[in-house]
Amino acid sequence: MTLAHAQSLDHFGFVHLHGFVPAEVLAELRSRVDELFAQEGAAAGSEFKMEPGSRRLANCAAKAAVFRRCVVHPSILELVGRVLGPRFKLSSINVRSANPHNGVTQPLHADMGAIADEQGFWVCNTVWLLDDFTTENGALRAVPGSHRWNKLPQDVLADPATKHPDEVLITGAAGDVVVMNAHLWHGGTDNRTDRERRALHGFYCRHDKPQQQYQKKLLGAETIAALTPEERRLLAIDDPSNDELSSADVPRSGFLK
Ligand SMILES: O=C(O)CCC(=O)C(=O)O
Repeated sequence: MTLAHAQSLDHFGFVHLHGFVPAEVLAELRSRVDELFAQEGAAAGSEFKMEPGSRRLANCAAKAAVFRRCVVHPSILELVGRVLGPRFKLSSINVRSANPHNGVTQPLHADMGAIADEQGFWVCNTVWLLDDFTTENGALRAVPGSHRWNKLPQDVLADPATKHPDEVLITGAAGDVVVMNAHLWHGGTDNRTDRERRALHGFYCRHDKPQQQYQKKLLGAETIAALTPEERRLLAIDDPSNDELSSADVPRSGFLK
């Protein structure tokens, strides 16, 4: 982590890693995502939540080793640790593809409706660009610094779906990764092009909070047996306190009901 990366994450609430994903890994991610959308059809995303105007894949830790390799990348984990402190775990891995001409802007939200508590920040997201994010195709918007306000947009804005005066649009190239303090007010914008806009979301939480999706239950014995020690640790497979916290299995989003 460079000093500039740390400062960007602390101050603005996100850091943009340009050209992070090697071309062959990007190709593998895209092809697996396309395969899964084709296989799952209308049921895609149903293990978590469906979203009008987008297609989603949920429970991706169970669906390809390439997704798991991304979320245990040491450089990514170092940045996530900057936000969450030394003890954290993976909360979920999902894919979101904004449909062509979807006419839907997500409301500004903090993931899981999370507000920092007395121990600090507890959610961090990583957005892996599988397509270029452009000014037209549904790029991520964010309000820099809002992770430090300790407020949720839905509690203070008349309409979190409208443009915020201080928001920025995070555009970039396929293969970039944006590591984001997920208390930051953010959301996907509407896709005004005739092509989908795909992203992988590797989402993490502090050790003392429930996972968004209880990985141990969702993964299945065969996948669990194939995990590397680091994946096992990060997915909290051998963590009784996580079993207690996460087994209630109430899917939690920042804005999807
Ligand atoms: O895919 C994106 O651009 C952001 C999505 C997001 O913030 C969400 O689904 O919670």
